[in-house]
Amino acid sequence: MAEHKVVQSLCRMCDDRCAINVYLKNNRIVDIDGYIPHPWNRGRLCVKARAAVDMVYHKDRLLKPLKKTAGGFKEIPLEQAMDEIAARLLKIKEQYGTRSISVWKGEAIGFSQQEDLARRFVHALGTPNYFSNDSQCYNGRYFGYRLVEGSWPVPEYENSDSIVLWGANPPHAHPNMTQVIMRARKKGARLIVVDPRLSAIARKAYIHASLQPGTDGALAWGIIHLLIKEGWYNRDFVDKHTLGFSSLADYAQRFTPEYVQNESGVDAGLLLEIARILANSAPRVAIYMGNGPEHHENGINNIRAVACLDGLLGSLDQEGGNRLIEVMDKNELTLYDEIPLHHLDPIGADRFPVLYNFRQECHTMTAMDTILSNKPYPLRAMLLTAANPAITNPNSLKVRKAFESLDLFVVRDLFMTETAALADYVLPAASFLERSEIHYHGICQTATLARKIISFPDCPDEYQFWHDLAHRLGIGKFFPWKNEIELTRWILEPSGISLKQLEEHPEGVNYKPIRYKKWREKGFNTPSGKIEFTSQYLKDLGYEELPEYKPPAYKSGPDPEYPYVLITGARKLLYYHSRFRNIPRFRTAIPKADVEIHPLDAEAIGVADGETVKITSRIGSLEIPVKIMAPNEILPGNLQITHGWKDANVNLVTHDDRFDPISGFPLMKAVEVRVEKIHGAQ
Ligand SMILES: Nc1nc2c(c(=O)[nH]1)N[C@H]1C(S)=C(S)[C@@H](COP(=O)(O)OP(=O)(O)OC[C@H]3O[C@@H](n4cnc5c(=O)[nH]c(N)nc54)[C@H](O)[C@@H]3O)O[C@H]1N2
Ligand SMILES: Nc1nc2c(c(=O)[nH]1)N[C@H]1C(S)=C(S)[C@@H](COP(=O)(O)OP(=O)(O)OC[C@H]3O[C@@H](n4cnc5c(=O)[nH]c(N)nc54)[C@H](O)[C@@H]3O)O[C@H]1N2
Ligand code: SF4
Ligand SMILES: [Mo]
Repeated sequence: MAEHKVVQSLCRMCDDRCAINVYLKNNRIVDIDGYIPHPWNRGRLCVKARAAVDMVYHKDRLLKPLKKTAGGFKEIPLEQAMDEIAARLLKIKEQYGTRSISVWKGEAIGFSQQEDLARRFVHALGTPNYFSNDSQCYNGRYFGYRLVEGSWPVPEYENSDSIVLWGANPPHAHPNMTQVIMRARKKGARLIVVDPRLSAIARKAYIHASLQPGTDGALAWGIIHLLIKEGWYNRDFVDKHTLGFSSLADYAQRFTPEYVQNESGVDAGLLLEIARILANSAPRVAIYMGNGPEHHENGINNIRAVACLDGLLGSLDQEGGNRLIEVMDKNELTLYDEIPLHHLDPIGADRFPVLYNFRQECHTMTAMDTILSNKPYPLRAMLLTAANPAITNPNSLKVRKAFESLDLFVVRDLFMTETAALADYVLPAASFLERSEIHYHGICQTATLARKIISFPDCPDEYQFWHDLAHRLGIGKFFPWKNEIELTRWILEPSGISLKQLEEHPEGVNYKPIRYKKWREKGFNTPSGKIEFTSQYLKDLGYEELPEYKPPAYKSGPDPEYPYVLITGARKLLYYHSRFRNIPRFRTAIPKADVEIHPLDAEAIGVADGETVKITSRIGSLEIPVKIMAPNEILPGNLQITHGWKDANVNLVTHDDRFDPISGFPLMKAVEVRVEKIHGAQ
């Protein structure tokens, strides 16, 4: 008789991490649905959750280690692969020094336990060269907010009177967050969306501020200007808890509504209305910043300017405002204090010191140049897990060239990706349904256990992989736990929560009660303990102390050679970066890449819907069919291409040579390009 079972866990098909029931028949997953008692998603799931079943049992899933030989990839036993990799790493270490070895973790294994394992490994080995997708994700927003407020708060939409989604599109990118926002909207919260495009969430907005890409700072300063000029800011809060107000007020003077309208394209009257709504709703104003403002040359200062609004409105750590979450007390896997490595010249730390100082993390784009030039020192080996940078990092051609020239390149993935194809060894990885780890939902301050539900013999989980490699390299003492369950027990020790408790409570265990206005006791986590409108820390590093606004380069006048402004990476619900194009029903729904274009531009170029154009930037070019949008969906002169497509890879044209100077984030959302019709193409 068939054996049926249901196990609760968390979905990790995206970073929303919704609670799920996983149904098994004879130890094979047959279905997934939502687990209602978890407060985060209350049983709701998006269409991707069930596709996890298709993903784990996919016919193309890698289940055996592969070694590259003159005749192509050959299957080899796992033990042999691990022995050979360890031997080659030891040889490279002897020849070039430990720092010639690097690790890269991608988005697919997430951000806490698995990331920290990779970080632990590099420190245990003694190389500072830890890379990740966060050279172009999250860090930009985190830095912007951390510099002003001490950390990146979470918006408490549920209790807000007004909600600002700034360069974010949750219906595609964070489906479950959308549910929470829609509940608040039903209760009367005013929704303001700041986005050049009429995105799915902008359609639901009370106000859609359609600004020109990269002009976010002008708009934020315009709001600051009005809040101060009209006396709409929280004077008492500003006096007691902020630093640099008079400099802020001085600098804000030039951002009159007329200037802002001219600079950003947002109507002066609309700007006034936004400022008034925010002032009237304060302190119940929740502002969420997405990926949109990060990928610009003035990205971090623009984000800092938005963060300053929390200080003026006094909405930080207030009910219905932006809450500073408290983390669970736990044992830390990272070895930052035990084994400091700054003196070994982490790649990119000289150019982007904040990246290394705040995150002990190196710069992926500088890494490509380092690999190709051996300067400032050789970077010869890379262990990469859960990423596909040959598609997702800017200037893909250079990325490919760099990976191909490594002495040893090891990739752990579920599939043979464009990146894996460049590797010397491809190791099959365990998916999120094949590993166990703790996840935290900051908004509810809960810890939830994701469980190992199935396993494949040659697909070790992340812990097992780092453990087995560490023991072969003589650093086994840093990975003493027998398996990830023992590791999880150790992580939990200081928390007062046991593994058993987590197992018995798939709805999550609240690790700390939710409290507001914590700054009353301990101030903010900034050098001054206050909200910093001006940053001495940045000034000491040679940056501007105020979040000054610098217009994006394309604003200095149309470049006749590259007259269009290309936005990249607007998310589509069904695809996750380069993932899920191999799920047949998703591929039927969205079969191919396209470039979104305004009808007037299509007319000027002479292309009809579906015809192919060539898009060229200073970095490279690609060919892609056009999708003509409605006139209100995209600004004239702007284009949009979603990343992640192998055949029309937008990162062939994005910049790995132009950065935000604080974070090192690449220019990917205001790329100057030209567009040409390909004659004879269909
Ligand atoms: N389905 C799906 N979900 C995902 C992902 C995915 O690939 N697919 N990726 C995940 C990851 S890792 C991340 S980081 C998040 C990103 O989450 P979001 O940032 O919410 O996702 P995007 O769709 O990129 O939304 C960014 C919006 O910013 C707008 N934008 C572009 N340039 C600018 C600008 O200069 N200023 C402003 N204000 N807006 C601008 C774009 O038009 C777009 O609508 O999504 C996560 N969720
Ligand atoms: N032009 C442009 N480029 C962008 C962006 C943009 O907006 N514009 N956004 C950027 C952002 S915000 C991000 S976060 C990056 C993401 O970039 P990446 O980190 O490269 O993310 P993915 O392309 O999703 O690659 C994840 C890989 O991990 C594999 N995988 C899935 N599950 C697992 C697992 O459990 N274990 C392991 N080991 N592997 C697994 C998948 O098969 C896939 O090949 O892309 C960035 N690239
Ligand atoms: S939003 Fe969808 S893909 Fe993301 S965790 Fe929830 S169900 Fe999974
Ligand atoms: Mo991201």
